[in-house]
Amino acid sequence: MNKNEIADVLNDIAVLLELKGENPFKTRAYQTGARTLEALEEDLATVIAEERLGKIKGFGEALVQKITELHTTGHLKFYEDLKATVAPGLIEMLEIPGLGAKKIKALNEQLGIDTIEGLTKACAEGKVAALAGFGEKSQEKILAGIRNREAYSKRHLRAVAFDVAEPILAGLRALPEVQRAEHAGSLRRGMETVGDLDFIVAASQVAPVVEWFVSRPGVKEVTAKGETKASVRYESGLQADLRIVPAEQFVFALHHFTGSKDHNVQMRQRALARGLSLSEWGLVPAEGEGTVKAKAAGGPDVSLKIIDEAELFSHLGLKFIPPELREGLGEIEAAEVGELPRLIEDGDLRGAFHNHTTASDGRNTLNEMAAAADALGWEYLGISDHSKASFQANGLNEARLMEQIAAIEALNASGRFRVRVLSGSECDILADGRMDFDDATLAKLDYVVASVHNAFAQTEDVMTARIIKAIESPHVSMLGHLTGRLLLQREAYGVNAAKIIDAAIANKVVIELNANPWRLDMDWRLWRRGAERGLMCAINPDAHDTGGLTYVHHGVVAARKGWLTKENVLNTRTLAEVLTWLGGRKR
Ligand code: DGT
Ligand code: CA
Ligand code: CA
Ligand code: ZN
Repeated sequence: MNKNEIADVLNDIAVLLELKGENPFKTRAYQTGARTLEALEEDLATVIAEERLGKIKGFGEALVQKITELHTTGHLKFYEDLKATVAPGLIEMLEIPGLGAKKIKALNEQLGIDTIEGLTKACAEGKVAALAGFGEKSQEKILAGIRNREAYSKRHLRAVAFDVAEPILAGLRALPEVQRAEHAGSLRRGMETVGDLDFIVAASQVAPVVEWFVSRPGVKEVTAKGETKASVRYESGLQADLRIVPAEQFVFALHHFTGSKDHNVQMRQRALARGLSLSEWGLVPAEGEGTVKAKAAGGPDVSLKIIDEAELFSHLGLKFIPPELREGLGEIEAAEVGELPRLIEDGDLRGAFHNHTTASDGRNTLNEMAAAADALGWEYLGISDHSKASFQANGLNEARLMEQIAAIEALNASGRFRVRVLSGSECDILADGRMDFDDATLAKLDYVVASVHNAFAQTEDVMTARIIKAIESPHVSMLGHLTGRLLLQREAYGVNAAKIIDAAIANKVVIELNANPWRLDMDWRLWRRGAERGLMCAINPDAHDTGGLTYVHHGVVAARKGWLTKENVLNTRTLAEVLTWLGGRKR
């Protein structure tokens, strides 16, 4: 296990100990241990080999043993045993927003609750409100949290679904019977969450492909198994549909099952207007209801021979429409007149802003982040750790910020990396709209990301005015995660996006497309109109470790759904252009 994985286990142990009501000092020792490990500059393997772990402040004897065991074996008996002593229902309850280990323990001790069902019942009976430290409001919030959790569990984060889908697609393509295979549906369209996976396969034989698909490791249940299709449910709850078609139908099936439904309806209408009938089986002269199906079921093959989607679109007088744009939101009209945008691609990015280090709540040091950006071939890496009001994230005060600026200057001067590190801050927008640092402090930075991290319950009007005040602040260069949403976990706070976009354009402030797959905030649905009116985007990974830098890919997918070109995105520009843009904005 690497140091970040070990730190995760230590944090888990702390939560489990808290659920069990163990001594708070013990809990804190594990949390401190996790933080110390994350901040460790040296190579962990070396430190362990040289038996120097115990010399580091924050690691007692017990921690040294556990870290060593995790590092060398990838397992820890103490952790496994501890997990076995805590009811799984209690751990599940941690997924309910607003419920921490302390409250769960109180519910368990005082009301004997150890499942989510039990908790729902106790809330309905008003027993939770009656507990000290809870009250009516908190009972309502718990109930709402449970309902959200159920609704959310029906969909899955795109990044998670993609990781499941990729090896299946590769496996399908490697089967000898398979001629072509693609994923379709919302995953192919780049939606931020997906309901289920859809695979389309052209194969010479059906049965062996179906057998392979239903017997993958991780398949918990086979929900359908037929002549041309199969459906399964994986252990995570994610489901997948497989459809197998003859090679000549592949393109039509792929287009149909990529969707969206709205796009399909408009495409079918367009075909009909040209005397053609478009379906998942083919494109044929429209002769009335049922024709295509009858032909597909054994009649002569009269469908036009079409080998790829570009040809399908061109038969209907359209330029190729990238899957991300197929939402029935005007893409067909644009494709007709040749006005589809040239969408941004991964390779267009030259760097990113909004990244964290161990100075605040990141898990890798400045040097490690710079090395990782270098390895990605980036020209620049913006470091924007939290500011002091975000004390829960170990935000920097003025003195620590000045130290960081000096460290970044020294690193750049050292020539150790090719990447140029930029000094920024993710500066809190305080509840009244003032910035957490004064102007003189902010003026020392290359750029400033302004973000809301507290007082989420403000009314929409108050929140909107608060953010606009920050946008008008002279040193703010970009707005971080506009709505604070966490997909499938936490609703957005109320904010008037149209007004914020107007203010950002007027003040030449960038709005970020936070590329963390749980955020993807600002939402793709708002970018097209914004960019048309002159809004500038930055695709920001909000990386909290070196691996997080590659989140930019998810941001690019969302940007493509938002019709953005590389001209709309600041971090496609060269370092010199970026510095000019950031420096010249408000003067
Ligand atoms: P999801 O799975 O909820 O994230 O969304 P999709 O878009 O993947 O939907 P899914 O899996 O139900 O179906 C895949 C595609 O198949 C969908 O995008 C369009 C097409 N499709 C499914 N049902 C219908 C339908 O009733 N009418 C039309 N025109 N197309 C459909
Ligand atoms: Ca789907
Ligand atoms: Ca489906
Ligand atoms: Zn933030």
